[in-house]
Amino acid sequence: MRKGIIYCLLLLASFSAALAQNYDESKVPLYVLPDVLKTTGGKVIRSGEKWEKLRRPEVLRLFEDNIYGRMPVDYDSIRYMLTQDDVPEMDGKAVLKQVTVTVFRNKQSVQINVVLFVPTQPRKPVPVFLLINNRGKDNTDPTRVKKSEFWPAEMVVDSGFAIAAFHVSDLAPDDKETYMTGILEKLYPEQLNMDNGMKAIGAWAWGASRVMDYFETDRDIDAKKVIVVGHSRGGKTSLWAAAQDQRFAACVTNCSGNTGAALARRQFGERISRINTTFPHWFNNNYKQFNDKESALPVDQHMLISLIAPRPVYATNASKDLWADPTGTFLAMKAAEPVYALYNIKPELPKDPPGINTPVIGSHFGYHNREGEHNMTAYDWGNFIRFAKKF
Ligand code: GTR
Repeated sequence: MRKGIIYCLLLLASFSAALAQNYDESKVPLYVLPDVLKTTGGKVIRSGEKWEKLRRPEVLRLFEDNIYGRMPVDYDSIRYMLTQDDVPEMDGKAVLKQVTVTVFRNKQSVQINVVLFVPTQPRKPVPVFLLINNRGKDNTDPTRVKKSEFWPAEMVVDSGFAIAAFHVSDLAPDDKETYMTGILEKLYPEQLNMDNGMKAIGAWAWGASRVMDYFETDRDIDAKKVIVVGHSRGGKTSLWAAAQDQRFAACVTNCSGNTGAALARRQFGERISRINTTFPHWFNNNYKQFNDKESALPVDQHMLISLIAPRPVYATNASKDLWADPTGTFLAMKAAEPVYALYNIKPELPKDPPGINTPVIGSHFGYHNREGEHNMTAYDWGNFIRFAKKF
């Protein structure tokens, strides 16, 4: 009986230790980041050319195999249907387009619904912000009855940019029981049997690339200036989308935290074990091997940002969102600077994280830590626009 109680207490103690998250900077363990510039064969990379030829493909594969899953590139055909075209909106300042992107493979298909506002003012084609929407669909209301800071279409249009969005549920439901019912079962069932097969976040990123396919056909849009944007789980996705699809001109990752822009090895706030337990349907099976073993990962998140080089990246955090580790995000960007340096891009970020509400906006890196909660607000968007105008 006593033995039983002791056993239960021990079990409880180890369970709560696993759940306990560290928010104390002094308790961040000493860690060594994998060298982004050294190939697995030990070769040191010294030029952008060698990075792209030797190391970049290797790092991309490491992320596919250990975290986000393989990104399928083949499909049989793709069709774009404009269900609404050139509908004047916003007192004539913009036109609304709604597009259904249908992708076919092995006689099956999926549909991605895109909402797009194009400003009427600047000469076309215009650059566009594409939001990977992981929140309610009403945040991107095409009728503009509901206006949301999460996707402030009027503000973006007034600044001369187009704004677009699609919803993640068109690709994979954000649910551990049903995530496979979208593109995974329909188009890529083989991925479900692979330990390095993609799951929901891979599927959402795949969707962003299919919307990119559409932009390449739309004469209103400058497809060389597509900025992919995501918040939180959507921000993990925008990074992954930009990392593997080099057609995206820039990436905005808002409060993306663990397995987004924050360094895993700091073990600050959310950890890999926690994210894999709560959201087993986001990352591939192999990633589960790194629960409580951050230092065994062959990558860390600075290498994900490096995959986007030399393209611009803006990462944000919120002061009360310690769960997403604002400092870890800043440090990941700093640790990606050596890859940008291969393209002669000088460090634009200060040595230490800037204060709250003090955006640092360079031509390649943008970072801020907004006062407040985990969210994406007009403040954040205002800075994304400033950043986009800069580059
Ligand atoms: C949290 C999760 C975070 C983040 C967030 C969100 O519960 O732990 O990694 O993705 O959800 O997407 O809002």
